Amino acid sequence: MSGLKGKKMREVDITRGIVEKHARDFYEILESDVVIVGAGPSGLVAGGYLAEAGRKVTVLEKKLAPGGGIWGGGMGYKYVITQDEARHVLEDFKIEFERVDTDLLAVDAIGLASGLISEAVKRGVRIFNLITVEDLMVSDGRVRGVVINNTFALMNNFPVDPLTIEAKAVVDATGHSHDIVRTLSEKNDVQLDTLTGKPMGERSLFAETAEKAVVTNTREVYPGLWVCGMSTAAVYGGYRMGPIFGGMLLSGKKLSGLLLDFLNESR
Ligand code: 48F
Repeated sequence: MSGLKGKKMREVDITRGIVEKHARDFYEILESDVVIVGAGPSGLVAGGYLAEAGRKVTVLEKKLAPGGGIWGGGMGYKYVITQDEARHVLEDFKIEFERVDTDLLAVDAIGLASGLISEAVKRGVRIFNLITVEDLMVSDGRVRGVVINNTFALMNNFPVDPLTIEAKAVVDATGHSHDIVRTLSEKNDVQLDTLTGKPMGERSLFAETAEKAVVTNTREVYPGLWVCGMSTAAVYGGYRMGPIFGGMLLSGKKLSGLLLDFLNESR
């Protein structure tokens, strides 16, 4: 590095390296093909496939660690389960698993979270943590991008104005909270593509039905805004499923296909 004058490590060069790299990355994603809100399993899988297909994908995560609800396994026991049907996604993301029943695979929760994050990044997904999506840009009946803020500023209720990222497609992958669809519905007089025109609310636990519905309900809920993963349950009135993750992986994969079709058509 040119900054290491006389072999002395200068702290300011470390800072310069970080600021320059961060600013360049951030500048490049200001106009993204797809912005995925939430770095849980469904968002990471969708992002990984989209980036592999050459799309400019940005994942925004409000917390410090991406990975969403994977890390804690089931009640802190360190495994999650997936159905055999989702095995090909595990294999695509180079995640190890062990068969525990005819149709069920056990996956180390930490291996799954770290593996999805690592593979998504290797494929070119830009993940930014500590950024909360607090609102959307909406005009002419369409979502045009996201309104973002520093998570710490929001946690402290500091009156800090936000910034914006434009995207051809925005994805609510925020899990149970369905933050993005909820915000769109609460702040605007809009009809969502649901039976009631509003988010319908998540139901209690019924794993098999829930897992199928997560994939079925992965779709565009309002022009420019798609839902995947657990937020589909809150938006379309689906059941929860507990620590089985095949539906999340398959939902992310389905979404990537829908978005690739959409992006190819809009070009
Ligand atoms: O909840 P989460 O893991 O989403 P998912 O992909 O997977 C659900 C499963 O983990 C689990 C389950 C399976 O049985 O039921 O719950 O649907 O990850 C959602 C991520 O979104 C982030 C949040 O911190 C989490 O990491 N998030 C939520 N709201 C925002 C956000 C927001 N407004 N801005 C940025 N990130």
